[in-house]
Amino acid sequence: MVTSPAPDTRDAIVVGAGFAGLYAVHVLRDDLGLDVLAFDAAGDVGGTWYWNRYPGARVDIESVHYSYSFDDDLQQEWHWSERFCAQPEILRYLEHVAERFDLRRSIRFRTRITSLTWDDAASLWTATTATGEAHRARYVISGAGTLSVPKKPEFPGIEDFAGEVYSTGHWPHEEVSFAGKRVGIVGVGSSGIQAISEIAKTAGHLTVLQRTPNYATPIGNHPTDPAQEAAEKAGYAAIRAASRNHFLGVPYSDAQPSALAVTPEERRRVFDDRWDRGGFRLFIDSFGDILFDRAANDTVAGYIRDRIHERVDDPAVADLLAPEGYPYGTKRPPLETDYYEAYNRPTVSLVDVRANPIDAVTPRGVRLADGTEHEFDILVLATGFDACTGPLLAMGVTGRDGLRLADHWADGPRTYLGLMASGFPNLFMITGPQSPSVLYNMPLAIEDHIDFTADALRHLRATGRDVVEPTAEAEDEWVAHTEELARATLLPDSPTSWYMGRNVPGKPRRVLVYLGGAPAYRARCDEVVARGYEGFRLSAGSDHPADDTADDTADHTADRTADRAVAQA
Ligand code: N01
Repeated sequence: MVTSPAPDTRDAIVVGAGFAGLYAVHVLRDDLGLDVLAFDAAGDVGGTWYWNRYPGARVDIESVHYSYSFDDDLQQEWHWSERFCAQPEILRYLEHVAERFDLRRSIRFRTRITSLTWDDAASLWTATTATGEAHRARYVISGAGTLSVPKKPEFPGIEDFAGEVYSTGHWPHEEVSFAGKRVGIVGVGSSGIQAISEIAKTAGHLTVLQRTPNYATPIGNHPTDPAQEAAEKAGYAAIRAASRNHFLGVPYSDAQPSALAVTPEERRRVFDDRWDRGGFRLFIDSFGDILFDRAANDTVAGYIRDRIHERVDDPAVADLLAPEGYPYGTKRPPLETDYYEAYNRPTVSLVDVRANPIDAVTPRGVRLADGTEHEFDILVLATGFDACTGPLLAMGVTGRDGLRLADHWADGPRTYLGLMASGFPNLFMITGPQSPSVLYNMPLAIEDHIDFTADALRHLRATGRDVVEPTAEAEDEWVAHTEELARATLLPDSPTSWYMGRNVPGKPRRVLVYLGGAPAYRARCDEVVARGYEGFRLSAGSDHPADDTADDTADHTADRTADRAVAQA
């Protein structure tokens, strides 16, 4: 590693103290021995799980899988109380990880990075905080997240609302009481659906303002079964390996090839079985062509509509709740507990704001286009996020030769491997746009990206270099590849999906995720490394890019594999 040229200059800055930031600090500081400082705008660790403390917030990949795999003692000792744990328990887990690995001493909380600027002459990044402090570092590892910048409210007049306004993505620490209150909620994505199921239990009256109905299916949560937990812990290494070899990063293995290749009776049997088993089994573990073939998708979409009608007493309400006109899975499928039953309560009503859109927020409530006004004491916004690109763009990144990330991405994200962008040396975007990220089990996706980053830094050090950047050609090819993969799926058929950037007005309509699945992605990353960081330019300081030699590449890959084997043994 090149010696730091100034006292305030560190080897690495980490942005964020969620799953990604915590693991990045641990690996860079404790494994690589780097001088690392992390920043987070929050008051403590947790990232997503710090901010999204709305009622009902819960993970929807089984906790035993949605957790770090890098330390076997940790995964053996930690006990999850439920199959799918709620936000407070996941936050406690991350607090425990911070404590266990002594991570907080390397993190500055309540500190937001507002600009990141590359100095080409010094080959350093300068990070400026909201309070004007500057910090310099050779490397920046962004763990800023994918769903961490809430979408701006689109409703004129919201600042004049006389009641309380809450956003699910930025929920207060104090308890919010809904008892006896008239509550309005906008949005029926994963956040809205979880919040509605919970708020409906206590609100005086809850009005759901729904634009696009969603295909929500049962999560199937239950307290942890001790025998199952013991079996999982005994087999954790195999479970993690199977997870890493699955599209979604979970050890499911029951998918049949095609919903169209079986009889209607067999199809129904499979759908019933996956529905009852919960989690993402219906989506990802029933038939392999659901996300690719419209006719196959129609079979499961029709099945879900039927199940919604079975659960909702009023057929007119069920009609409004049952999605039509776009394929299942092209908007991120929410998982629920008693969501549809909430509409059977006399204290819950559903308003269609697609036919009659929200016109404005008034001091008393929400006015619709036809002039109807709904009065509320509390308004909850579950309106989603500026996904994947938003958190990176919010940091005001300027790369080589004054190139702004906002300009580089004016027509949509441009990355290589969803991890780095050409013109932005030494900036690693953990679970960045055009990587599997949100389509993969996040903690594993994060570990894979940070391990790749750490290996790249080891390789730089071993070869006397300190700057890495993708070539423009490699980036072009990756962008074309991710778009080609998306075209082979039904995702472009969804009119409002955030996967395609369609939820934010004015955002480029481009696929934000890599749709080849986590195993294909990891194989490509391994190939890139084995070929001497193919597609990357590696250089020393501001020297001209040097050709890479793959001399020690294989050793580092072997080291990482050995490390993981030890952790999982
Ligand atoms: O956001 P969303 P989210 N007028 O974008 C509506 C993860 N997550 O926060 O579809 C009226 O999905 C919008 O309507 P429409 C997960 O990856 C995970 O719920 O645009 N309505 C939609 O109904 C998830 O996918 C968990 O027509 C407006 C809703 O707001 C991601 O976070 C839990 C509107 C937004 O839904 C985002 O989920 C929670 C307007 N102007 C979240 N603007 C887990 O379980 C927006 N809407 C782990």
